[in-house]
Amino acid sequence: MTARLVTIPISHFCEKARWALDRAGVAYREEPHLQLVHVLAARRAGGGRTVPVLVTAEGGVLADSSDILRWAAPELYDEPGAAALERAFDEGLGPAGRLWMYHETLPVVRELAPWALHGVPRGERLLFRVGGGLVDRGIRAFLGVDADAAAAALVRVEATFDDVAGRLADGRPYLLGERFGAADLTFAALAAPVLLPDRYGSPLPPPAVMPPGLRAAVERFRAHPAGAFAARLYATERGPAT
Ligand SMILES: N[C@@H](CCC(=O)N[C@@H](CS)C(=O)NCC(=O)O)C(=O)O
Repeated sequence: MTARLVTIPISHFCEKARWALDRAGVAYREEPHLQLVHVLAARRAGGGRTVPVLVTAEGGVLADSSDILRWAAPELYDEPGAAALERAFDEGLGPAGRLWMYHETLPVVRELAPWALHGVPRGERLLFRVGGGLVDRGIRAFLGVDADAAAAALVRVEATFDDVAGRLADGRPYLLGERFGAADLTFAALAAPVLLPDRYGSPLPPPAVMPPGLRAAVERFRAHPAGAFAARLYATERGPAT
């Protein structure tokens, strides 16, 4: 049996898992779902209410991106502090970038449907078309998206970028020294909402089709030393996009 990865295709936590599996050469089939419907798919696969969920070829279930990363590429945790820094990104940058991105894109989500719905089953695409307003309200309520929360989230993302740049300021090639590790992969994957990287494992809308506020922020984050670091990791460590 081929492994299955249950995802929301544009989700950056799902990109973290895809990156880990691609890097390790694990064969898997991605099962992309619409936001909110993903809860049913995650539960059906044996997980909780979040994606990614990996069902391995042997039938084991890993319901957290960190568990998937550690399973696929345990050597990425060799540097002391790797798991702690990964957790800090998972708990800070990940939710903050996502909240800000939804605040910026939900008003124009219909125009972004070709990317947001990439690969999701036909029935769910139809559901999005007829019940898009419900999905919008559902995501806002689910994640607590509003203007104040989005502004605070953006400050948090900026602080993370400054912290990453500070760690690299002594010239080290990676966050914890000389070797690429779990913290590097996690930072680059979870920074995607503000960088829109080219080699992301699911197609992302180009900045040109994004609302002006988001476009300007992406340009600013790409020009930041931490943004350039993430771009280097995508170029040299991401491997084949699926
Ligand atoms: N700690 C989880 C977080 C994953 C996560 O937040 N996934 C999002 C998609 S980006 C999700 O399923 N959100 C729904 C929710 O939070 O209930 C992991 O690393 O896998």
